[in-house]
Amino acid sequence: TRLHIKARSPVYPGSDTPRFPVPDDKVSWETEWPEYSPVKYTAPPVAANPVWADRDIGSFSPRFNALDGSTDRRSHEGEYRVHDQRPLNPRGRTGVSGRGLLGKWGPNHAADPIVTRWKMDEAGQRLSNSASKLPILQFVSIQRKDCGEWAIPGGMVDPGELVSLTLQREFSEEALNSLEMPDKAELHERITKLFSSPGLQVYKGYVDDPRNTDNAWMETVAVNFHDDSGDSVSALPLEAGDDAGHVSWIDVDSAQPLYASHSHFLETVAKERHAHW
Ligand code: RP5
Ligand code: MG
Ligand code: MG
Repeated sequence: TRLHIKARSPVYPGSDTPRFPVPDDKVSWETEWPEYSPVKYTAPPVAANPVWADRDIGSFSPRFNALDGSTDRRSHEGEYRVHDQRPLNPRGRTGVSGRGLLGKWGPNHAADPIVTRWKMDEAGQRLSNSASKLPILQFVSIQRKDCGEWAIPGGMVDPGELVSLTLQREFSEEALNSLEMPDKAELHERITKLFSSPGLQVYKGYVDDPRNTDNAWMETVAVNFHDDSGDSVSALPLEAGDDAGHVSWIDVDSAQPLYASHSHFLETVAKERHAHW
């Protein structure tokens, strides 16, 4: 497995809290490191006990590695360790303990809908990259309000929600602004049709997210919904909503910087579809 990098960013996102620096050779919990002294941090909105967040350990003892009521505390990565009543990040140290901005101790489950089409010229011909000679894919991308980075319009799986529904709901909220728009029956039908197609699962597991801590981390299921003929989703009226500031079709290309490990998911989409990367 690859070393997490964004989960060790120097300053914890949305705060002035510097992470305890963790060099590559000290990431693994298997490596003894008595001097390790992570900074304890729980962001104010999480500490305020909103409905979507767990309580603090002590007053609260969740069932880890299990379906705990409607909260799924199982990891896609297999069984994780619990030390001192706290779950341990399966990819190792991050320099921060506690939950930071994440609501749940242990895995925080998300879903990432990757909606793609082929890039076309005015004549309706597929465009290829001059170097790779391969056709170029485009995907619906949002610019996150929290950090300004471009990302897949993904979001958290609600308690008890099926991932297939999360994919459609988050895409609708962030890329179609469904929360603010009156439900347009025709549009809703088109989206439901797209998301009821099987889709291509390109990733399932740990996300190298900048919000991760030693005791709370992001996991996702990333699924590609592809409009091969260009007549179903290509004409979608994109409008940014919820935690998205902007939305746009963006070329799938290794040079495009993206949030967390989203670039890794798109690489798999490109390879599977024999597209330029
Ligand atoms: C990433 O955070 C996931 O891959 C997903 O895109 C996103 C979910 O968090 P929010 O968009 O709800 O903040 O780790
Ligand atoms: Mg969302
Ligand atoms: Mg989101």
